Amino acid sequence: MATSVVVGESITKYGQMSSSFGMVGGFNPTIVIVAHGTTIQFHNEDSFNHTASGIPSGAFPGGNPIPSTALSPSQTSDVSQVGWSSGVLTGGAFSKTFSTSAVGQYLFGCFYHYPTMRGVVIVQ
Ligand SMILES: [Cu+2]
Repeated sequence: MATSVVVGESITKYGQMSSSFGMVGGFNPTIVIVAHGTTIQFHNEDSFNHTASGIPSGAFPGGNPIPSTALSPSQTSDVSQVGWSSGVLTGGAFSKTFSTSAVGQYLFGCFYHYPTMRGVVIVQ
């Protein structure tokens, strides 16, 4: 049975920290390390709208790379696929569940609050 983890999202609760990927923050944890096959669910823990949206890059771009299409839930539900996104999460809302089928490092962020809210899923 695959395990599941919840990643909290809040711009007020989870501050910035440095990482080997640069500054990350706004998620708990911000560096999400899971075994492949683990499912991930994002949970909005404050009263602002947020998304959790994949960034198809090996490093965080300076400008916001997340397109407005990320405001709708993506067709894909796997973080290894380009364009994965929770869609808009309102306060207290859980996203759909994402799978982690492929080993790798997957950058993600919030459409509204990039670069303040961004992190990395590391699938092992
Ligand atoms: Cu946000």
